[in-house]
Amino acid sequence: MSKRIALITGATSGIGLSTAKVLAKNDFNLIICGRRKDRLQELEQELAAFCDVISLSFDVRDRAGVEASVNSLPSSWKQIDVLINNAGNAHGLSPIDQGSIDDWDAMIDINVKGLLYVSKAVISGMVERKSGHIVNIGSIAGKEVYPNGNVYCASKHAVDAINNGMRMDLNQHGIKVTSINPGLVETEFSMVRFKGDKEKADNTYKGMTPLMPEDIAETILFVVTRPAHVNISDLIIFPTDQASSTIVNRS
Ligand code: NDP
Ligand code: 8X3
Repeated sequence: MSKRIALITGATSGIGLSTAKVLAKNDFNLIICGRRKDRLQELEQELAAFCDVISLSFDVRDRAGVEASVNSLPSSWKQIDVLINNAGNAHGLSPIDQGSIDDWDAMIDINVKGLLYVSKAVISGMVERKSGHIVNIGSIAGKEVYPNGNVYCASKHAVDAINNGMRMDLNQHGIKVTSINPGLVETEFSMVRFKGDKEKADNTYKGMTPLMPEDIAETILFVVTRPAHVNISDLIIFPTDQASSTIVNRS
């Protein structure tokens, strides 16, 4: 049987990077996406030992760029079986009255609108073929709101709603839709959230053992390799040291 094709957004770092490495070794050919071309090239070379791989560099905020990039795929790559909507970040952690409007724009534009642009470009082919699987990376921030998380939480609540809406609307076309909602995962996420302030980023995981990106990647592999009649619709994954957004057992 030929390998399935997965498109992963945000494959240059963290959860997306780890997912690319895991899927490459488990019978997937990959379309890896992100803005940082150097990282995409490096990863493409590394993964070529395990699978066919192609990279697409685009900013998910660029609606025309997303569409043009997906349309530019060679015909043998256009049949995307699995879409992993992973690209996203938090920008800032401030009370709502002190928040930066630029940060708010970034989170809504990337986490919500970007996810929609990529989905729109890929879903039509899945509908035509009456098959496919969309995995949306949400967050515990899409299930709970925590102090100072305001707009990031709103963006991930939107992902949660979009995930449920997609599953309802695409059910008639035989397309699976899954949401994976992690708690604290140690990636570049906190460096982005705190704009390169390493001390603040490190404090996020201080005195506790966070999830590693591989933990989420292995879960994604499990989800996308279930039998045809099984769809895992919605998962929350915490580190053992975490019970909710705000309850974390730190030593
Ligand atoms: P990282 O910062 O390590 O990775 C983020 C990825 O998103 C990068 O590959 C980055 O690529 C890509 N990305 C960001 N902005 C854009 C953009 N405008 N256009 C295209 N790609 C973009 O963070 P994580 O791996 O932790 O985050 C992945 C997902 O997991 C996000 O959706 C995040 O919200 C979610 N998540 C993370 C948790 C955590 O604790 N780490 C917990 C719960 C959910 P590039 O910069 O090259 O474009
Ligand atoms: C990332 C996890 O708790 O920082 O989505 O929002 S959290």
